[in-house]
Amino acid sequence: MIAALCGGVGGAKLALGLYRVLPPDSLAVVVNTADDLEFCGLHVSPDLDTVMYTLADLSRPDVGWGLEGDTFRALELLGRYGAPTWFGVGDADLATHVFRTNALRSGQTLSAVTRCLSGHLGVRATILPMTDDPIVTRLLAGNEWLDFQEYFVHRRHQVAIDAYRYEGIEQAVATEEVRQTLADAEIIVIVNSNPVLSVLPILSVEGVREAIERSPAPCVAVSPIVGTDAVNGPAGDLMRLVGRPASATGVAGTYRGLIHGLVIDHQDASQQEEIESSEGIAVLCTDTIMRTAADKVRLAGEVVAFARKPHR
Ligand code: FO1
Repeated sequence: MIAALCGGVGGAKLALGLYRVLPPDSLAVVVNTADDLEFCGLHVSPDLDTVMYTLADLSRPDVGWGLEGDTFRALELLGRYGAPTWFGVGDADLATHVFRTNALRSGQTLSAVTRCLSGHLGVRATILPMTDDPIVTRLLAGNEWLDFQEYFVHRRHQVAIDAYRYEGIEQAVATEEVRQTLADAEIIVIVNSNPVLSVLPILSVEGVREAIERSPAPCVAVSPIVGTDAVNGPAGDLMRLVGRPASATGVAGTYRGLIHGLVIDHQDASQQEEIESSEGIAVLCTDTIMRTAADKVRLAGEVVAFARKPHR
């Protein structure tokens, strides 16, 4: 079993690559849930759904979230009723949120309903929410604390952020499935998701970091930062919140003590020596930008082969 820690759109691309190169039952994806939100009374888990739709081959190819071919008539009507429409939930996508919300209200856990949804969509990888407890990433813009989706979607991550917190993190614990998966994994991959918004929330849940540290498995990360910025989204800018430069070297420092190897882009080859010597980890330098399906499969194959090399 290979375990991957993953956020939304960017990370789901590599998760799909891993799903394609591995036997289908041997991938478990531990997914960030700190960007979950309530939309018109419904529980939406954007990263879980993005990973699930991507692995089920159902996701919108243009943006990477939502369902291909979905329409937005319900959202239009909600707008006529005066409801906010900035979060673009599609008509078919609504079914997932209705089903999930009902199941949660009837007492099921998020893990159980995720297993049910992904099973019905034919996904053979195991998709695991990082916790069944509620956590919300909040970001400080000026003197206002914004919920994650307010910052990311409504404000299009265009406002300056001075601080962040994962609300609920003190009470949250990793599920038994997450702990067991990390303990049993042959390889642990931290995919190229945003370190501050997607990966650190997972690592901050009680039980996750400890399980990785205790695991005898090699742990490798893929840098989402190429040059001085993220391939997509605000990851580069947010690195200053954890006191790290927006660079592959900054990513290596962020995951210090956890990873044995880091995959960086060719464009950052000049940082390889510094990362290897100062962080004491192995570096694989390759093309990390995934534009096509073939790119995802190639990178995933390289990541797995790199992780299997002895690093300690
Ligand atoms: N991202 C957007 O940029 N705009 C949207 O309107 C939007 C709607 C949406 C609906 C359902 C869903 O599962 C995801 C959605 N996303 C949207 C993506 C998403 O919120 C972010 O990409 C992630 O939360 C960041 O990981």
